[in-house]
Amino acid sequence: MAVSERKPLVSVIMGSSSDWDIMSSATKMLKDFDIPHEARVLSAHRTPDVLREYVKFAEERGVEIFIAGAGMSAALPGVVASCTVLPVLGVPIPSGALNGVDALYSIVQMPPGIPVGCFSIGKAGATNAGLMAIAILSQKYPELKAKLIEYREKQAKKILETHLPEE
Ligand code: RP5
Repeated sequence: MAVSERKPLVSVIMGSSSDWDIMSSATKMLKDFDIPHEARVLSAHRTPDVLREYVKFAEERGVEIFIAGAGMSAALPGVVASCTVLPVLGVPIPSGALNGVDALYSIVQMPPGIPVGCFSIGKAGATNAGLMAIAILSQKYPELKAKLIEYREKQAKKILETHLPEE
């Protein structure tokens, strides 16, 4: 079965609807590669029971990777990782007084035993989390590896064809 015909393979979770502007960069990447995915707003501190239940049953529904984005103290990616052994990719959201530095430290400083992959703050991190999810999936679905190679080639071509304006 082609990847695009499968049930959601990637779940994108964010702590608040205010995170969507950033997290939509991750879903855009998944869309561009035709990866079935779903996006949910679920919070580690505001909806802890629903979050745990959702993560526990996601695997049974076919989800293979989680991308979790949160701002400020950003417990969400770690809590998601505590409920599953599937890979969890964390995106620090630039919100609050510290503009994402707090979320970066929170996500990257997971104590040993429950890993979370941590990406850069904001849209770049969300884009790369999407690409990393695709890279992980490409180990199982070879059609994705071919698409990733094509993506890299296009990216390189764009750089090499760049002309700077006259000084
Ligand atoms: C976190 O608190 C969310 O991930 C969001 O980045 C931040 C602020 O949330 P809102 O007050 O905008 O809902 O839980």
